[in-house]
Amino acid sequence: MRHQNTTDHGTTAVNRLAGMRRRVVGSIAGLAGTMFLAGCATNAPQDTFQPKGPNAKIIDDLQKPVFAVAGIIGVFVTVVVIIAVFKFRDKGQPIPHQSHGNPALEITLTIIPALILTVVGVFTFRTVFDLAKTSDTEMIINVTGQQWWWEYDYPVQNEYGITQPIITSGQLVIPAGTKVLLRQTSRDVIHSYWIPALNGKRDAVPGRVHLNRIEADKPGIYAGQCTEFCGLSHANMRMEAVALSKADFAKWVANQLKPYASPAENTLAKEGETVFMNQCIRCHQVNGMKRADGTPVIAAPDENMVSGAAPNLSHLMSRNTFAGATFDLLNKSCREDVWGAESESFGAKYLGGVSEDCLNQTDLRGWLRNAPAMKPMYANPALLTSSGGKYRGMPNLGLTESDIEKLVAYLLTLK
Ligand code: HEC
Ligand SMILES: [Cu+2]
Repeated sequence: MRHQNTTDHGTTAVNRLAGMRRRVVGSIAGLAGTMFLAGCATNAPQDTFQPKGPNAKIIDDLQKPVFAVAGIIGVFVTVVVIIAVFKFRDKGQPIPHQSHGNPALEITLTIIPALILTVVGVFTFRTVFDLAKTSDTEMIINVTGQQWWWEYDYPVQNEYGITQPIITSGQLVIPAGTKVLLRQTSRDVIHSYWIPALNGKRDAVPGRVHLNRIEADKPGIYAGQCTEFCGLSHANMRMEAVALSKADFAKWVANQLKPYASPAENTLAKEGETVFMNQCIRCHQVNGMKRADGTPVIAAPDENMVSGAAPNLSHLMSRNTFAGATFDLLNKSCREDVWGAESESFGAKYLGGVSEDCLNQTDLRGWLRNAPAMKPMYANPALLTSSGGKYRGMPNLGLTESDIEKLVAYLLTLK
């Protein structure tokens, strides 16, 4: 403001400008402070700086030194710029001597970053190759992303007691200390699989299979999130990886292979089974379920869903979450019990499944009452007809409260 105007009008303009500058500086300081403090959270299950498995560790070993070098350079450049801005700002001094070029300085300033980037590049390549290693794989799980949940399908692997394919969703269950290879794909749009404490990100792309190594050092539960924007409920497409000791994993497998047990006659659960057969089996498979005449019940999600699939509910109550790990199947205290368990006792807490006392009734009933109200699925109902009457996500089925009561009793039997 060199041409200061001394009229009243000019002074208010100057004051206003000063006020604006204060507000801008204040906002920047506030934003920086918020970001700084957000970095201090202690309860941050998706913190990439706390690796709990070899692949996450390899990534961490690369990102920490790079972050440090970039941080030092970043702070240095910022400080120099701020000094230049204040020290050399236009105070009416004469224009300094003009010169063109400084070869020595320019060559130095080209060589130093080139060297830094070469060193970072070499280590990055090494890390990429280390992460891509699959020759020592011990176990395979197929992972399929769809709007907005993940399906896990375990091919037959006799050495782990998996004598029949197992299909689950929401929680990836793996044996700890085992090199698991995820074979990822998608049934609709591109998603990305990421459990920050255990592995790096890898996209799940329709029509392709991408490999992603995952391994947990210790039993425990590890949170993750779809990291490729995939539509309206992208933020509600979460996942949890559950690592169990080898002995506990064998118990989990045995439970997944347990045959279907139809509820006893004249119970609420049995009535729920009937409602389920009328309302739910067009999308959801429950392995081993039979009609009264003995014919097997086979779901037809391909006729009803854009992705052609809906979660297999055979052992729903053996997981802790539902709807893309967005909602807890466990109520708060039972959930805290599982998440807070030490790694030695983790399996015992996890393997119990969801009992009636532990069930998060509110969210499960809310889901059955009106799923799209809990997890947005259509920005515009017209989109439903444009996709040929097929759904993305679970529709509102307009169930009565008494049907919901029966269904909850039935779902509780799917251990
Ligand atoms: C038109 C297909 C369709 C019908 C019919 C349907 N669902 Fe769903 N359901 C889905 C889809 C798709 C999901 C996954 C939604 C998500 O996670 O975003 C789902 C998720 C669920 C889940 C959570 C499962 C998990 O592991 O995350 C439960 C429980 C469930 N449905 C119960 C039912 C019941 C009970 C009925 C019958 C009253 C029913 N659904 C009818 C499509 C359907
Ligand atoms: Cu996604």
